[in-house]
Amino acid sequence: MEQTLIIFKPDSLNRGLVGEILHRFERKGLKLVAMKMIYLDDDILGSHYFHLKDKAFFPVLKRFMSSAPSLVAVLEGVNAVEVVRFLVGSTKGYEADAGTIRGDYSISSQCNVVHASDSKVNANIEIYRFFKEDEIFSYDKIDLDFIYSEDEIEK
Ligand code: IDP
Ligand code: MG
Repeated sequence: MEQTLIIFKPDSLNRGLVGEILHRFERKGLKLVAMKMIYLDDDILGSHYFHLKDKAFFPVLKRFMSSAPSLVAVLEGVNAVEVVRFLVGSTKGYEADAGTIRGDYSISSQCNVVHASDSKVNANIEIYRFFKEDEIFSYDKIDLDFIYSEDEIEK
């Protein structure tokens, strides 16, 4: 089944929002298959945010992202990449729709509580940037038959 990478950014840890936000993903029916706490260093941020390296805000973004630990996690589900981006909402907290995670918990361009992979190709790159193969778990989630219809599921 499709997998995607999320990061609980340093603002969500400092603001005590991790549990609430994780709960939203769980309630949606997404399956948590990997999670760990890490400090994102300059090297990993340079790769993860390579597409932003020429932006004026890049140094500030790197300082923010390394100011406290982050939690990185892998979520699994049918169309997980698109579903998670939809739940997370658009980049800037003050523009994100109410009801989305960023819309409900953030008001900043930068401190927008979570990262989510934006395509299947990037999800695959990002998952293996942060996790080794044996850190991603495969297990039977007992409610799966009620989260999806039998023809949606490919076990
Ligand atoms: P995304 O996180 O919605 O995929 P990206 O454009 O990939 O958005 O930007 C990555 C991160 O960089 C954002 O989540 C946010 O933390 C930060 N960022 C993006 N645009 C700005 C900006 O205009 N000012 C400050 N920080 C920004
Ligand atoms: Mg992005």
